[in-house]
Amino acid sequence: MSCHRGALIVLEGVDKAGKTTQCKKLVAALQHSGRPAEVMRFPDRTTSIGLLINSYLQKDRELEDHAIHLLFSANRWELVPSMKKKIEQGVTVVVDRYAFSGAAFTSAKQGFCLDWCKTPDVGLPKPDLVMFLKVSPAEAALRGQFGEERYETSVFQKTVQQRFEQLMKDPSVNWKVIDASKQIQDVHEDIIGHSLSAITTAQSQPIGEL
Ligand code: DGP
Repeated sequence: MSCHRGALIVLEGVDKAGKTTQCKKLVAALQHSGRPAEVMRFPDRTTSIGLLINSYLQKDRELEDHAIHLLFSANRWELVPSMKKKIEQGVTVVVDRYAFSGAAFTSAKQGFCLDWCKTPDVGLPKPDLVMFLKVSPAEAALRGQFGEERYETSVFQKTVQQRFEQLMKDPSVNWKVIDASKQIQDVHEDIIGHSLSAITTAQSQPIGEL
């Protein structure tokens, strides 16, 4: 077992930015270079809270906006023990969406302020690095139609993007903006570069809190 902790690395972005592809490629590259790494994703639809979230996203169930916000956060909290355990064992955890999606998506709804939206996630393990995969709305449109799930409209996604821009002004979070309109392999190389330096820095620092 490694004597250093792993890093917590998050990929964020609007839908169609390529987060899932890039998370998988990052984990594979880290493992290939002998660095233990695992992927996690939020929402994790496999838990009982996750099943509720899934039925909400698929529009099989209606839930009050504050209530679903708290459920998304609870879904992150319920996985904190396993996430921390992995990191302490030296595994770098690469996360497909995290608390920033939570704040960006709910605050894009009418009547929600960003500060209220951030509150339930205060105290979650703080990522050592958050990469925002940035694509223009035009580029996202070229990547195909949105699906049928809730939130998958270009008007809503545009507001989400603006909320992310506000969140990225927080200097207490190590944000890096990645130009995700490039070729998959070029985006991957940018991501690997940032990740390797975050892994090195994390080794000498305790896990922080949001
Ligand atoms: P994905 O499985 O990555 O496609 O994400 C599912 C959808 O849920 C996506 O449109 C983003 C949204 N989402 C992710 N996390 C949260 C959250 O914490 N709160 C809200 N309101 N939406 C979220």
